[in-house]
Amino acid sequence: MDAYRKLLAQTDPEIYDALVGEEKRQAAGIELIPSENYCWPEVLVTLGSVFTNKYSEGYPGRRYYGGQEYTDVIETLARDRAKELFGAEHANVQPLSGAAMNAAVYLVMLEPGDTVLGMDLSHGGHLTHGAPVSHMGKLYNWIRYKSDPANKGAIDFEALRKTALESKPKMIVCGFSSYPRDLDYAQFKAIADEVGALTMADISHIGGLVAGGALNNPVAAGFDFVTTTTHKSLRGPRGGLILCKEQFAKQIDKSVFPGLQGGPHMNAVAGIAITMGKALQPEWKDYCRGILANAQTLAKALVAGGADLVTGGTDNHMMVVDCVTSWGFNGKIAEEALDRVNITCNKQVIPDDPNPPLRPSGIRLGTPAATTRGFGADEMNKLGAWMVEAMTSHEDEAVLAKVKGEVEELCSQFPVPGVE
Ligand code: DSN
Repeated sequence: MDAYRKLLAQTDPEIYDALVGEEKRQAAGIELIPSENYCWPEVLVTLGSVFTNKYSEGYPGRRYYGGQEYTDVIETLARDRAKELFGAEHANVQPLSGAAMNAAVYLVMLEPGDTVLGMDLSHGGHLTHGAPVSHMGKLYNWIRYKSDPANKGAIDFEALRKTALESKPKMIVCGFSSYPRDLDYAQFKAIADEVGALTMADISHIGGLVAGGALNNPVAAGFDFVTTTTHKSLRGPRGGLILCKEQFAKQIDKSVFPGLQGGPHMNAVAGIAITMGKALQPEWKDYCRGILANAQTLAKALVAGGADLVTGGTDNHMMVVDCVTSWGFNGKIAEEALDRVNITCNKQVIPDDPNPPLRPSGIRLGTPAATTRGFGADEMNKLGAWMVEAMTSHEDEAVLAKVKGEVEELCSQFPVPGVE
């Protein structure tokens, strides 16, 4: 690989310099975006491998191109390991990423105009769960349900049941990209069964934690479809995974290819196989416990500094801080202050946010990447204190410079996987 890096430096120095710059940025800063992580170094090998050269339309044993003896091996391993990991009957590992993965389920199981229940975007649902700006939001009749932030983010299942009885949805979707609690999948399933609806859980953020037994598993609750991206808590390549009951296997496979996509990215499929294998190891459970423990420690440290956490805390890997209520400035100001001290997070709307998405009330934080890097309670306590200091002194250059130096010093002791 070194020889190829040298070649890149000679042939395209602009790209090489950007690559080195990104490596340095990742090494010198703390990553708190809850959907990001450090991919396994072994996966980086497959992503940059000759598997990227191969067209493999179709599925193992039934392809439309020759030369598939090795791609069949990796895709079969990826599917088998994914099924074992989550206890699923069928797995499709070809979705190119999260939005395509969810679209592949909707497009084959629903007709345009069908009614679907999904979590409201500002309460933590994803764009593909019916947000009006997404194509999926326009194609189906979404009814958006909410959580109760004042009651630890609880879903009001009585209200949801009433909505379902009235609207007779074809599908009930649950899952989230900004919700700091676990979900009671059995309650969703019971309501869906009562009204004859299909069930889908998008566990993209928490796929790794579900696999590690740290959070509830919707497959075990009998969900028809469970989707997850593979690059967040799972530490894999960018990609998507659809798990479903055997009765839907043919429809899902046809929906992904040829319905929605062309050739799968076999370099990513090889990475997914590695990722599933890693998560089947006993150490994976320890890693998941570490992510949750770090989230608890960081949450406490932030609260000690005056942070108001949406829903009052966290049960998973993430937390949403209401910066306006906490300190009187918005999430954009907080994100920029943290960027300046090499702590990366994202500004985030809070439930029913009165502020717009580019200047929302909150920020969203998560602990998978820091845990991968080896951070424990000591580092999380320091981090929480630095964050409060940087945000509340966001106009004080001297404070920002001091905190940035402390962050860089800590980071120098924790190498980033995959960066030499
Ligand atoms: N962009 C991902 C996230 O940050 O949650 C979801 O699409």
